[in-house]
Amino acid sequence: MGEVETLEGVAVARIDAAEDLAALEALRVEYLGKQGSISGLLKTLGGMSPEERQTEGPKIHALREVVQAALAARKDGLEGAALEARLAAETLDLSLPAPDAPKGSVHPVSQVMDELAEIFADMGFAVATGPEIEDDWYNFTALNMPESHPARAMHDTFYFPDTAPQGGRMLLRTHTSPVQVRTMMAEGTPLRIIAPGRVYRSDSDATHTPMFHQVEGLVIDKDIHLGHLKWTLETFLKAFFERDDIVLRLRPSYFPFTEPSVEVDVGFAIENGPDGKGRRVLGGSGDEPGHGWMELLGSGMVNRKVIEMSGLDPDQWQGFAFGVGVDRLAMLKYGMDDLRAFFDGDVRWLKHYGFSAFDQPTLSGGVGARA
Ligand code: 2NM
Repeated sequence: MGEVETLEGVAVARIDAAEDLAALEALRVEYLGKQGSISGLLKTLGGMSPEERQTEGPKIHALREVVQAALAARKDGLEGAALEARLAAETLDLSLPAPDAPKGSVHPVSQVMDELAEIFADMGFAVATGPEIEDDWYNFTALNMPESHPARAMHDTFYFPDTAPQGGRMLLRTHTSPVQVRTMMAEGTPLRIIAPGRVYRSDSDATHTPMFHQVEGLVIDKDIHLGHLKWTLETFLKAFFERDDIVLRLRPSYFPFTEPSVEVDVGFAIENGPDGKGRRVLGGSGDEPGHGWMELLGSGMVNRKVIEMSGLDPDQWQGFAFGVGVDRLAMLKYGMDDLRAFFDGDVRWLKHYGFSAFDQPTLSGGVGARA
């Protein structure tokens, strides 16, 4: 057997026995690298006579191909084995049971916000968000509250000590209306949005916390009127409280950003709870005996000055807007009586009033239904 045949037998055997990719690479260098033995054989072709080259050339080239093929085959084998080993090591046993006790719960505020998004999505509203740190133009001026407007003082605003790059004062937004302004400016018309989120006012007692949650709605289109507003609020409240007998009463009011402005009351009945105490339950006209009206929402037709400052033509586009406290909605629907407990982070409260992450609100399943 010639030198080439011997080399081939040894090389293939060693390659087949290589234990890992590093050993295989060392063999590739040993045989086919610049200083490798097969490369060395190829270099000897230059010094051969034509006849010798005619017989030796094909043999050496064939040797190189056999060794290359053996290297590729062994590489595939080793990589396949490595993958198999990894798959075996990373196996997940999907038959493991879920933990007995879920480790967390969805806060009622988050649950209610999800319910609101679901109900309004069904009416064609998108969810809009914006910054909680605002400047006074978006929070006040664009909403028809110029510098000296008394409503600015009424908002108990948290101001930052420094001013914005554009010169305005920076503050924590006192309502989500600046999101509505930003969305009108960025997206134009027509528009159907709700803006849920945190708002801040320097106010703290049994029924007020310095941070609370609000959702505001805005519709901008042609020929929008108060009838659309009333239908929208009625449809929303019936879906949210899961009762068909919700009755609304619209009272004239004043907000700088709407004209006309209306305050919306909802009728309730006084029913005896399991503890014998009287509880307010929404539903029915507030004018019935044993019933009353509860103030729930602020709303109105968007003031044409606000539409104009948001970059739209108020002669072409009109709309309505409303605002309501999310924490208040949660208390009314789920029976909590102390707002401050919402933000204490007490795990017993969270466990009692929290929702399962599996209990996503859907219109078909009844928004907010508990298993
Ligand atoms: C309310 C009451 C009435 C309101 C107005 C706007 C905007 F930006 F479109 F002008 N957004 N939300 C509004 C109107 C909010 O909250 C009690």
